[in-house]
Amino acid sequence: MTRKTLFITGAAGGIATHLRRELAGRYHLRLCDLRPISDLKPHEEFVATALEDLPALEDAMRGADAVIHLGGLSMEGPWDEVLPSNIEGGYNTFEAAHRAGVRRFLFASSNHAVGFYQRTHTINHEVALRPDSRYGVSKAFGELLGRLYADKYGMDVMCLRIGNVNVRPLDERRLAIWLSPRDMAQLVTIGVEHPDIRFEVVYGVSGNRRSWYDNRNAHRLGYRPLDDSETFALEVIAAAPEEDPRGAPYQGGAFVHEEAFANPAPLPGRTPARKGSGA
Ligand code: 15L
Repeated sequence: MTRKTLFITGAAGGIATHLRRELAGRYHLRLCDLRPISDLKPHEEFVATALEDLPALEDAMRGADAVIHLGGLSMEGPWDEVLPSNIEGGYNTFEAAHRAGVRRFLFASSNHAVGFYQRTHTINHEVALRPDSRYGVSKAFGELLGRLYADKYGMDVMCLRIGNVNVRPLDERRLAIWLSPRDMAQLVTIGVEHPDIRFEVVYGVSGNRRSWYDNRNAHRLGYRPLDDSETFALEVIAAAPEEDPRGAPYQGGAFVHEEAFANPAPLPGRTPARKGSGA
């Protein structure tokens, strides 16, 4: 049996790097990024295509069974970066998939599409979008693109509102939103393989006891997370610096108030560093 081909954008980024390891041997991976990837495996190929280049994206996607869209800016940034990478890039990626005849699309949305909910709130996949940043708005926009391409063209779309993918949770907020690499791979596999997806929103989090999400839609689709951040809770809390009180009540944390951390005021005589792209 021939293996399915997954077209992964932002393939040089952190999440894709975990996914490549977790999915190794199960799929053919067509890895798309502008940053080079040097350690290609036999089941992988690399295409250097910009998300801004719709015709090139369409060409590069031909023959793929599913797109996993992880590309674009992965944190808050100024509008002139969010616009080309996440808004135009998001549109181009959906449109290229449609034109290339790719039937499945997994969109890496983010907890920041709903980051203005308070932590005292348990939210499910049906709550109204409440983005906490320009970045969050771009993720909300991507989910709406997914809705459009599902309804209008019959594309099968799954939006994963990803918390934070890492081998271990980074701080107290991330204890609620942590997603282990193997649980991420399980969600992606469901998105690629489930026979009955038209448009779905799920939370990309592990089975964390401290979660503020009601992730029943993921469970309905068969998700059985293997990890729980509680394993790390004591050490994470002991090591974590105190959180800024402006962000602490909100699920999105610092994203609700922080303008400067992705776009720092330049030091005299210096240009601010550009943030990396890709989730
Ligand atoms: C995200 O959406 C980002 O892509 C990631 O870099 C983290 O900042 C994460 O959210 C988070 O909320 O921790």
